[in-house]
Amino acid sequence: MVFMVAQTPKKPVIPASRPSVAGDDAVVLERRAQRVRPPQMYQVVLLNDDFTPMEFVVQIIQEFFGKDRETATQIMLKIHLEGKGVCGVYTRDVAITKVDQVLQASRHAGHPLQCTTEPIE
Ligand code: TYC
Repeated sequence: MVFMVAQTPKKPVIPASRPSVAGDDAVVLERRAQRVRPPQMYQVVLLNDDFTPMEFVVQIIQEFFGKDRETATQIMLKIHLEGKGVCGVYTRDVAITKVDQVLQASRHAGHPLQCTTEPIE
């Protein structure tokens, strides 16, 4: 039979650093990782061409990007003069849908208007 030998109770050791509930060999994360980030945003860009009528582009910008006629005309002229222009900024799925809608409406009307989307920042 084994008998326990009574020991003199030791004074508790107060750690120099802050106490930890984990053991000495545990890995303790200093800070919680950030769990949410704002979504990546995508700009939808119209490209210039020599054939699509200006009026059609203005209507496309109004209909699919919710711009008033004056703003849509300014965007169309910027595209006409500079080669391309941003019509709106959206989350990925919405941006892809806008591109699809523009391309479908353009092909349906027989115009070669091109539309793309690209991530920003
Ligand atoms: N360049 C075209 C024209 O002169 C007009 C145009 C503007 C076409 C914008 C496409 O994304 C575009 N008729």
